[in-house]
Amino acid sequence: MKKATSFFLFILSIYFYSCSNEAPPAPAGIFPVPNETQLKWQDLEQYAFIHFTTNTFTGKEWGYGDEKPAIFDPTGCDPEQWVVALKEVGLKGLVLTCKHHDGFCLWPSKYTEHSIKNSPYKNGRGDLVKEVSEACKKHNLIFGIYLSPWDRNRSDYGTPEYLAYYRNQLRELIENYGPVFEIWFDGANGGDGYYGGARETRKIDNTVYYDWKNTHSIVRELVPQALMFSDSGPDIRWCGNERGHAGDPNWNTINNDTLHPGKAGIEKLLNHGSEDGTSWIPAEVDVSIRPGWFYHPEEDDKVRTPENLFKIYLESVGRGSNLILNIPPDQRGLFHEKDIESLKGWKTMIDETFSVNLAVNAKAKADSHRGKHRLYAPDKAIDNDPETYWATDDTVTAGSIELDLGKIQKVTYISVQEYIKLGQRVKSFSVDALTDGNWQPIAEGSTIGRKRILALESPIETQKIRINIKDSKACPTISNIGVF
Ligand code: FUL
Repeated sequence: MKKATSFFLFILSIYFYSCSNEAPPAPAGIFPVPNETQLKWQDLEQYAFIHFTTNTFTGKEWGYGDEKPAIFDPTGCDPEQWVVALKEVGLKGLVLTCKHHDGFCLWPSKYTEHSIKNSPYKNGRGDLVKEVSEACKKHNLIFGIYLSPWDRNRSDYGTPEYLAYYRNQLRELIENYGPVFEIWFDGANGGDGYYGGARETRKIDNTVYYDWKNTHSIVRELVPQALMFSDSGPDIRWCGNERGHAGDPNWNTINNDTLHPGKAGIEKLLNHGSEDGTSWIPAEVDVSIRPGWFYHPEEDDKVRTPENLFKIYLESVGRGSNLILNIPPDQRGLFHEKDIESLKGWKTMIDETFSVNLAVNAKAKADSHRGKHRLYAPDKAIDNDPETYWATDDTVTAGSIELDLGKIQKVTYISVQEYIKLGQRVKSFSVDALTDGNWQPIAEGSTIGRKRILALESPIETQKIRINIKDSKACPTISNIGVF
């Protein structure tokens, strides 16, 4: 046999050997894992909250419930202005306060007179839930509803009759204004209120009064693709504060059977979740662009700056949560110019920081990968495909992945994502950079989850970055790494 032929056969045999090197099975899921709807929701990252009711005209944050519908009079109201502004800054949808604690309804509900139909807005023929949901459809934003369980207007609040009223309204909203992607069940109950003229304090037992199980089943039946938010889920949990930050660590898992609004110590628990949680209930970070949830003219000079919103982004989306950012329409029924200016500045900061990912053209190597097979090779963490990931063998729960950026680059942020379809795994990790021939530690994190962004204390000039998974509940599955 000629030399060339035998060399060719040798290469061919290597090729066939590597083809027959069957890929080991994917790592088993670490339960609980997200369902399909939650996974889709986690990819949204950020959307808006819209607080609008009589409070916008009375200057209150919690309407007492005795406000006359006549005061709800936005003279230049344009939900399309809201939707276009949100879309321009990259928010994917909105959740509208269809009814806040004051009980005033932004749609002409057939179950109450305390609504927009008795207001001057469009001479009582307006329906803001319809207008907003249609503007969303027109501009391809998804639409969600907030329906306050606490109702300070209703005389029957606290009785079983009120529960029937609440559920009728929920059905009315879902059936007439859907599809909805998220339903917000607020846990607040401050006690006192108008209550149809009783003007008294009514505290309900949050553990039993609302009989949430049966309300949830109405939603599941009417709109199975909607996710329900409350302090305790069932699908999305509160992050435990209204200041704009998820916890560090932030586990998507929590034990929700003992959770209820008002439970002692619940804020901390919700903020961090539980490593050994038995349900997948990711946290949502709710925060307002202004000090209040509703528009008050005296807060026009207190609108959050782009820098502040950027910090919130890092501590919500950058800690694996979704951000629901409240922008309240003013008394005209428009987003205020100051709010729009801040939103635009924020969007510019996000784009400028994260549009060029230096990891995309990097070379990746790792100290090990699953079954030594290409399917789980380190470059799967930088191929920009969310369906592929670098993974190790089942027995390996720590490991390092190194990225060679090709030349010295200025690095300020590192982002890491887990393949959460198989559950959340990583408990702690660190990042090193090679400078002057030495590896030096530059950042540290606890959990990763859907996305973890680490901001370096100061930018560093380096060609090589190393991410060390120090501890993980099971073999790590890293689907994406970004270097910015
Ligand atoms: C809280 C409410 O009491 C506030 O008014 C606001 O709606 C916020 C989002 O949730 O529990």
